[in-house]
Amino acid sequence: MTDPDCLFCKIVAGDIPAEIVHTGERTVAFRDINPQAPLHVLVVPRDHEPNAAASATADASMFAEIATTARTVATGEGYDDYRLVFNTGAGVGQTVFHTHCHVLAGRPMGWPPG
Ligand code: DGP
Repeated sequence: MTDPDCLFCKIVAGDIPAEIVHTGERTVAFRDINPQAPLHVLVVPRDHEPNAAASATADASMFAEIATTARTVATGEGYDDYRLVFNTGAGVGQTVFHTHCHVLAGRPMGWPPG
């Protein structure tokens, strides 16, 4: 399922350019336009859902696939240590309402995140 008004659906469809780093049957990974670390990739399901919780409700196995894709991308670029972030809701900074997992690596990271 896709949403014709969704930015990430358009990237998945190839209608808006992005630096794609991985394509899978159910996921696509591309570089964030505003990178916050030397590696900053977004892993998105092809199916449109507005956030991670909705994707989990639609298909719980999607999380495993996103995590596997994230590992493939990170280790493929030489990073065994990386951070995965799902912003879920505008109140915590979600700005694009198509499920996406930030994959961040390559610099020291504080905790808790800001
Ligand atoms: P979030 O704030 O968690 O919803 O993250 C959305 C991310 O999407 C943000 O880090 C910037 C990225 N982004 C927004 N527009 C584009 C775009 O057109 N292309 C790419 N590659 N990334 C985008």
